[in-house]
Amino acid sequence: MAVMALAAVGGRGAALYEGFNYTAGLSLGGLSPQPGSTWVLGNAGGAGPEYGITNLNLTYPGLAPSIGNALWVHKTAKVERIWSTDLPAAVSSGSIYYSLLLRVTDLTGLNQTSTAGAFFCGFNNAAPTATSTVGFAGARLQLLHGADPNHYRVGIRNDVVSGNSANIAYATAEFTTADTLFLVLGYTFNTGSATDDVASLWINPTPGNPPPSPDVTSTGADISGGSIRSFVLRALTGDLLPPGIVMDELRIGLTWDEVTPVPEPLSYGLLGLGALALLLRSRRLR
Ligand SMILES: [Ca+2]
Ligand SMILES: [Ca+2]
Repeated sequence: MAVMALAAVGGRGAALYEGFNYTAGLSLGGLSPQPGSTWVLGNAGGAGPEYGITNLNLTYPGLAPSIGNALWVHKTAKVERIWSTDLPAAVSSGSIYYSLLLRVTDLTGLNQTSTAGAFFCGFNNAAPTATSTVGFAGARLQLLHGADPNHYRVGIRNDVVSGNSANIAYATAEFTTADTLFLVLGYTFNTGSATDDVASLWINPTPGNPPPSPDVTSTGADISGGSIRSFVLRALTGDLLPPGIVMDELRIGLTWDEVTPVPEPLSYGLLGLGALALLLRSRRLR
């Protein structure tokens, strides 16, 4: 128990850390991963069930230990937003990142001809309390069919309304339902124009290392309104998304390091209770 608690503390290095440490079967709306952060259900008139907690805790080698369960992304008309009081209320300069673990658990029926695919999460220009549908999403995570029905690809798109396929960039790598991906997505503001901000996607970077070159980038239309104010999930009925998507271990931060944490040394290996007692005592004495 003590080791688990330390691991959870390590995960909180990001301004927002969501390990989906909730009971399986719960709906996401109203749940809070940490003080100052709560998922807000929007677009409640949608037809399907809300996003729900599933007991498939995703893990990735070298990343800080995962906690709790994971999120089942229903392919239905629901919107959920979240933000953290540890982040600026509006980010409009520099860079901001999110990372997550992704496993597509079911590719049945995924459209095999679209070149656009669809997205289910990204940064949003609306307040975290908004319940509106999603018009704009920066550094959105896109999914597309692969070369055959057993494969898919991941990509990224800067802002722009969702009704066209401009600026979508897919990586060439193909994945199956057996793969758990560690994805880092970044949005960098540039001041030269309203079309020069850059969204970047890294696929399976090594936790603890500095950022390598991104696998793909997208530019051409800055986030509408010039600022990011929330993180959003959305999946519309009729979207070209696979029927099974599980995401986990969501982190949001203003630095690369915040969203790519390695295990704390004390959560690794065999930690004697005596050493643990000494550690806790020394922390109390600070
Ligand atoms: Ca988890
Ligand atoms: Ca710009």
